[in-house]
Amino acid sequence: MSNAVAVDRAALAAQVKQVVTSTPVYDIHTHLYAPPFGDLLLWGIDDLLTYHYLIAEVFRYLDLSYDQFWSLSKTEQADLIWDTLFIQHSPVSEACRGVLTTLNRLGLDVKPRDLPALRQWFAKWQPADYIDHCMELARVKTICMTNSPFDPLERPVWEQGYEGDSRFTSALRIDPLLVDWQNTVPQLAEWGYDVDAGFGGRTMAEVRRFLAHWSKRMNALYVMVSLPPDFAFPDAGPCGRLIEEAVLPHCREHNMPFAMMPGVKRLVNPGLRLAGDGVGRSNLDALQNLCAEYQDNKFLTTVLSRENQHELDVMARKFRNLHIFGCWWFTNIPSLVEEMTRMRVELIGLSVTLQHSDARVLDQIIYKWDHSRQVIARVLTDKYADLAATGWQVTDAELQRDVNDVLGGSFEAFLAR
Ligand code: FIX
Ligand code: ZN
Repeated sequence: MSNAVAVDRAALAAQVKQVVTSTPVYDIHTHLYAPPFGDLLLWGIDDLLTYHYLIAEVFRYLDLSYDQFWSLSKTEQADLIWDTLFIQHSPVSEACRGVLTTLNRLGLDVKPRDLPALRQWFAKWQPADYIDHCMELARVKTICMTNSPFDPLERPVWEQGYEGDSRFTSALRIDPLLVDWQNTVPQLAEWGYDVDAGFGGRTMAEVRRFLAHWSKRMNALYVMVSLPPDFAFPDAGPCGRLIEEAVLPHCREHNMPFAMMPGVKRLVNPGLRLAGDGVGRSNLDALQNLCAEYQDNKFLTTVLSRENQHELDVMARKFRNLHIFGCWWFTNIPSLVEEMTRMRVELIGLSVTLQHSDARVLDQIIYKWDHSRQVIARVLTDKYADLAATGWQVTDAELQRDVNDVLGGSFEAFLAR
């Protein structure tokens, strides 16, 4: 005989939706920048339309050569993408839908399909005010940038004394150091570090000096890298050695998590440039070995391949020094966000950061968070309904606490540990 308690599902759904929709999020991984970084901050209709997700999609329909496409101005590329992906075909892909959600939430009428009128509307904005406007609409309280000392456009802004912006925090990105050591050595040497490609002399100490300098200069919350699917650890090659002898000791000393993002195959089609990266299933034994061997280090991880998601969640059950975040890139589509969110909540509860935006264009935070919140609310409603059927009702305060956790609170607690 069932003792199931009757649940007012519609009321519960409305309550969860209200809390998930109104709770400010900490967007813990983006490619956005504060105003002093100038043109590095992308925003507005032409940047939305030339997002690399849409560039990859437009070539499905075009006969144009890659070179011809890249020789077009940004406005011409945007025109072509608008015509091909929005006018010649219905914009049903997640990245296309995202442009329309963004425009709609900005108060623009998409029905007339009038690109020049849209451009006119954007022209009236200045970036500094527009950042506040987008953050308010997206209900994002803080944006974590991805900051690379190896980026020739970004580096001078730090060197000229960037003083910070309360809306933005920073993460130290070190891909060239770990995945392209041979070419990075001359660069480090030019900047005054006494390094040797064969790791002789003071090399490791100098790499640590480099990491310490930039962590401090950027006030970075964590150190981060994206990795190919075949990343292995332990490994006697440069990447393995640098992680073991420089990055992990640095992170321990400064109590910074090391964010590892495995699964990206860079430039599987170089003609597409930034749009040319692919995905591969990773061997997560590497991450497991790191979590097991370095329990005094903290690891932040999101994995690109759908096939890796279940084992990643199980790993988080075994290692409290592992914090899982976001549905990254090709997994940031509603069907997979739903699957991953459900699986994460069922396996690891609320000690997770369910989403990050990975926005490269400011306005995208509006759609990325809007779409994700819809899924998160749906999943949480199901979970609370299952509890309610046993007679366990979450209070308003408990619901708000839980939502805070999965939208950034859990991440901040992990940083503070
Ligand atoms: O490595 C990363 O941080 C990736 O997110 C990017 O490189 C990628 O191009 C992207 O924009 C994905 O959303
Ligand atoms: Zn990213």
